[in-house]
Amino acid sequence: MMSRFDHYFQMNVDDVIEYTLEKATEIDWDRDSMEAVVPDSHGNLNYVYRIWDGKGHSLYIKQAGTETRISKDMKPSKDRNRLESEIIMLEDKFAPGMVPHIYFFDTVMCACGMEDCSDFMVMRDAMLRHEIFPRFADDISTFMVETLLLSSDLVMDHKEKKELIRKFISPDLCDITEKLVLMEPYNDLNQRNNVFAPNADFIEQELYNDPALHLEVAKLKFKFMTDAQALMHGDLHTGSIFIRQDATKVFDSEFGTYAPMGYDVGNVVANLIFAYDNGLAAGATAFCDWILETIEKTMDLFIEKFSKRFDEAVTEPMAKVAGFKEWYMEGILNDTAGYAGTELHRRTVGMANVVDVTSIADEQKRLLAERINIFAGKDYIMHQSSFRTGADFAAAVTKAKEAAEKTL
Ligand code: SR1
Ligand code: MG
Repeated sequence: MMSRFDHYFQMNVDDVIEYTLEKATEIDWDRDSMEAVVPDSHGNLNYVYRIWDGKGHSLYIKQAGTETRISKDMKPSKDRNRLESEIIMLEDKFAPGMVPHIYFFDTVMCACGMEDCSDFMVMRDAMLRHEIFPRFADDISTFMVETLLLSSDLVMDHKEKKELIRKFISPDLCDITEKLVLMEPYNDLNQRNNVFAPNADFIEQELYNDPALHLEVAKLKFKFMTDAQALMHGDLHTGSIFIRQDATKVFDSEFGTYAPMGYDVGNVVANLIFAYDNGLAAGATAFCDWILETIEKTMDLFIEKFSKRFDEAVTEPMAKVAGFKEWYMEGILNDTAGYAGTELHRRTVGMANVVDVTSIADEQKRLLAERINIFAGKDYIMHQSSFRTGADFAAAVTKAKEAAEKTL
């Protein structure tokens, strides 16, 4: 049967109800009471709609546009919607219940139907209100350990893993990360950095004119491009996390690919620091204390759970050799520090800034926030092997704050 959804076009809020009826057949929709809206929160790339009916059914439709929302010049393959859907479905196997349910995905319209999580908050929005979530460290460490360890050669059959590498090769999305995260913050080569003008000289000195830093970032870039360690999420910031007091769900996995595990862990650490920056500017002391505790706890729980799950689940005989686990985990911690550093830098000076920092209205407070990110990021990148415990990761933030204050 012919359908107007047999050829790609970018849908609007008027199209998505008919589309939902045609594709989300798993749900017994009450068609006469169906409505659709564009939710308030959205990411940099895609279009999202929430659809519901009067009988309690609802879902999100997410569609990839030809251009990204953040820049009409960027046109990553619309296949990113398939990548995201298939990765979420796999993540659901590795860490059940920690991602939204995917009802369907459609490689013609480059859209998927996803569980309505409007009873959650987007974590970045909650961080901007300085809300505290005591179970976040436990949840996110579980998600990272399960998805990263179980998709790696430590556990997965090597041929199956290589099939997944092939399936999730993602040249366009990797290209964005390789440029926006792992190059441009250090040279503005494509002249699209967003630099806060009062901080321009400081950034030039600390990021653009530091050859020792550039060498370490170059190594991190090549590691990202060549080390197919695990199926990582690839964009694990607080805008990719739905949160409530009793649950956490990770979404937006379109940047997922086989790459170093520490890329995800480092992203979580860095994005907690952006929340800290915002709390500091607002004088939200209890919130800032909770953020520092959460960085410490997330890292300690990650280390503890990874070590335990390694012993339970590892299948590769050579990974059971004495000393291997310790060597492997040191590598993850080095990468965590390194990629926490690059995320701190790129969100401060790169094309895709974070509202946690850009919404700080007071110039001196914003400068302080930005300089904390620059100093903490450099510490993480330049001393990767010094970060071995949660306390080490958290202490870098207070150390960077002290150093930043001295510059102002
Ligand atoms: C062009 S996309 C810019 C950024 O938004 C996404 O969420 C990723 O973090 C990407 O780097
Ligand atoms: Mg995103």
